[in-house]
Amino acid sequence: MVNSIEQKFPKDFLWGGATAANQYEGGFGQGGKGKALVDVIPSGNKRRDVMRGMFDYKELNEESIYPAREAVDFYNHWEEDIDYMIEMGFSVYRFSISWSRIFPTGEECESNKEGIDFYSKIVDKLLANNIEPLITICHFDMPLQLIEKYGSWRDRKVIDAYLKYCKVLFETFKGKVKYWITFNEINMLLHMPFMGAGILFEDGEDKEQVKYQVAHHELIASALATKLAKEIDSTFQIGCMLAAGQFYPYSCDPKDVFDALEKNRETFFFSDVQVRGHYPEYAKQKMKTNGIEIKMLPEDEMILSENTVDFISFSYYASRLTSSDPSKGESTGGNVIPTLRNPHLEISDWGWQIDPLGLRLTLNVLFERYEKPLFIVENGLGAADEVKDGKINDDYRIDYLRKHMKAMSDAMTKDGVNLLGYTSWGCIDLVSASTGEMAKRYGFVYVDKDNEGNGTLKRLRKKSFYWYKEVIGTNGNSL
Ligand code: BGP
Repeated sequence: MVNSIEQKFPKDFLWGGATAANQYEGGFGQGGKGKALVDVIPSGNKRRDVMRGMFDYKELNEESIYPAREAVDFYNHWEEDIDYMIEMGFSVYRFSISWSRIFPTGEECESNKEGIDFYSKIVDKLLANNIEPLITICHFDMPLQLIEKYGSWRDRKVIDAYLKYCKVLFETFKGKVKYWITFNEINMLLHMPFMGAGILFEDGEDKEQVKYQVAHHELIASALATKLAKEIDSTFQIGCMLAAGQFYPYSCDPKDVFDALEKNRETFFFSDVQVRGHYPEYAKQKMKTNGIEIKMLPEDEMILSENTVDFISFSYYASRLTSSDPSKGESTGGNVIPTLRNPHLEISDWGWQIDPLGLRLTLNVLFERYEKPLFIVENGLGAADEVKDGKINDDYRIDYLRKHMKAMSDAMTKDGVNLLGYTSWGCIDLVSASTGEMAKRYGFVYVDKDNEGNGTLKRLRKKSFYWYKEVIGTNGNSL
């Protein structure tokens, strides 16, 4: 809780940044790594269809560019990059582990020692510098073989493979890592089924049926991972993770208000199960109406109810807008999760709406709904930075972050929300998930690499680097 009336943030608030192996690490084929889901997602005009599971990656031509394979090569720059985090004063760093670095095909008897060693060195360096590691177990990533052999999460065998992988991580980092996230943006599987969960649709298949069956398997996997985690180290804190951001109604027409309620439920369905431990009534009814039947085992209900999460983490970039009338409004926002353009808000160069008060709203809605600690594990502005005389003056990013941080502070000090920490997305520039490009940057540290893959990979501090350092150094009081 806030320790004095003037403090904008609690004294143990965790400040840091976030990355994910699939967009940051590279090191394709190095250190015994197996081929992963993201290694077959190309840049260019087929990207969207592949991410959505609407185009079979095996039909891509030889010349396709796969941005994840090199990314910005954290695999070979990890010491230098963590030094930047130390210099900014991070007290938490969120990163993901690449499953196929630990189990190259997902099904080996033994884990890959080189993979374990790589992440152990990272964790040790973080701990030596008082940085709390926050690990995402699965961030848009899985061994490709599990997709090819089992059709990904359609098959319960993938739950077993995931638990075997979790067991290795929990045993390796017992007593060292406290915070874990089972799946990044679990609700994203509804919008980007292949990128989110490795689902490639077959012709004529009922997509909703497949998506919700896959969702069930991930929810069971998450609950069983939570159980396993507690058995291995009872101090582990396990979190769910949502792509959050409230849908607003387009107008005060009750039909629009109801439409917004239903759109928000598509996100909360996942956290409702993970936090409350059972399928909400609205979801059961909707599935019945739409003819969706989830295959469950008799023990599933108990697995969900006995293994709920400790905290709720989420990404927040923007709020969303929806209307019950398809002829209303214009769409915007890159369309990963479709939204209408809100005339009250500014937009980024990529059409994402900028809404700091929407972050305060999201914090309040989640805290009211669950009364559990929250963690903002992604937030930031994707922008095209320009290097001029060796400098990057990213005032637009500072402005975005400052407003969002003030909104966080308000949610804590004025509304009583329990927020554990904040990790800004892509703290070192990395590949954008939606575009596969480098041009859309989020970092405090610039990386010299362009969309075509050219560049020295040299790192350069931006103006926001020094600004964030001061924010952290004053525990947010400089805001
Ligand atoms: C989230 C993902 C991240 C990240 C971020 C920004 O959905 O969890 O992996 O990429 O969005 O999106 P983008 O890179 O498309 O700008």
